[in-house]
Amino acid sequence: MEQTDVQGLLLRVLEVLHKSGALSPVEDSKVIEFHQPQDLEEILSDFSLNESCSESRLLELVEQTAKLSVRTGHPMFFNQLYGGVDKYGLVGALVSEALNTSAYTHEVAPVFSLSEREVIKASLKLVNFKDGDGIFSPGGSISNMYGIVVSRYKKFPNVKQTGLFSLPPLVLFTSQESHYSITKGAHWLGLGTDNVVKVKCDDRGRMIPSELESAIARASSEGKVPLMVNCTAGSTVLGAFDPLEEVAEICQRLGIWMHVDACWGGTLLLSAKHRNRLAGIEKADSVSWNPHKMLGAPLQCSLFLLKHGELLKLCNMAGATYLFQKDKMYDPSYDSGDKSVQCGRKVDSFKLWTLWKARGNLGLGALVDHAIDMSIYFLEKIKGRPGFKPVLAEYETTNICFWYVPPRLRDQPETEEWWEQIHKVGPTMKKKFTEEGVLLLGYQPLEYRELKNFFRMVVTCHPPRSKEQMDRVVELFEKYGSE
Ligand code: ABU
Repeated sequence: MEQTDVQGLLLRVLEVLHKSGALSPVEDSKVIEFHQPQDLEEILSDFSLNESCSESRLLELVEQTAKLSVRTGHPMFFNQLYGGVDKYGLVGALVSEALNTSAYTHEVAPVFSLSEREVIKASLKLVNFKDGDGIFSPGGSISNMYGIVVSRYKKFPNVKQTGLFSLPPLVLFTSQESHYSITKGAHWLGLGTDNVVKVKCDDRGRMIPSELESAIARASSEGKVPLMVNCTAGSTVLGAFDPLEEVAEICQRLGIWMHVDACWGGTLLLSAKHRNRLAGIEKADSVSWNPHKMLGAPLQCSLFLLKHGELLKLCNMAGATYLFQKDKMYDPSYDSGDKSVQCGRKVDSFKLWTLWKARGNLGLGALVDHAIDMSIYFLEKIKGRPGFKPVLAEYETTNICFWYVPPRLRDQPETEEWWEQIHKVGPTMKKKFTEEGVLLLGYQPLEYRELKNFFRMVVTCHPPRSKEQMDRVVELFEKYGSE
């Protein structure tokens, strides 16, 4: 097998990526070349690992991979709570991948231990936690689970040794609109999904504080211990922001840990114009934030931040002596590994550091403001336009949710049968958009509100969208939804 040195190989890979258009997709290219999984297996004929291949064949397969993968940086990608990658973030990701190390000790990750500290320091400043601490985790679900674990440790420090066996049932409170990771966390951490109370929301998807208070009182009267309230700052579907100030008042008065899942909406903290949407976050005990979502840091980039600096290490440390020796030649507080539940840990801090360093707070704030302007432009454009029916009357955040009513269903009474027809519009139009490769945009029902399938258009910072692109989405709906 012929061998190229690593530099030559990487340059060829970059060339392949560039030629395929994957690095900066343009509007008249396809956002996806969709194939059914079985057909894709046929197209990638020698994907099987039964036989090895030459370097040049490997590069052909890489080229095919680039061609057949979703262009998340395409102007018509609106499908998830993430989009294209920030170029400076990508630089950081490439460098940290190439240097291949684990983020547990300063010894093996000297610069990266500093980038982690620096990014955590800047993030703590964003949420205004004065003596806090934080850790990078493999995603928002895990960051939310950190909140549960640390809140439990704070209330019952012995839980680390004795487990849950001597404890009363612990209860988590989270809104009906919140992310499913709280329920998963309750299962994983032994609290049980029955001990997650879903607090009622208002018509904009925000937790209702009086409902929270009643739910807490109910749990206490049943002999259960209210452990943590999870607030959402930017919910997954509607983009709703819970009223943090009011929830903080309840949590402080009743001595309950307040966690804010700001995985999606936390990026608004970078905007001087929009950061007030998270007013009260500084009163929380902990926060999760995913810069890989709205901000465009390379996946995965998720932070768990907490106000009570000392707790993270106390809660998670196991003191493995082969990594965290007490007689090191440097200050061991630079070893972040024992604050984490992981041992081996990807260097996720550096890609956020490069992105933040290159753009600065003002540059990042401008990107956020622009994403918000574009999503408001889109919402205003579809309001009152024939066929478009927004789910929320008012703007929440850059997820714009709407039904599309094809001409044949317009001006009709909204009966159950009519809604059943509307329910089918989501999958039908998505199939057309995807098969043609013109637009990638998600749909979902919202069961707790008995809402039939609606579209969710998500605007992120990358690529920065233009009004013309927003107009194009409207045109595509009108074209593909005409029959
Ligand atoms: N963690 C929620 C992200 C899923 C989505 O992109 O909708």
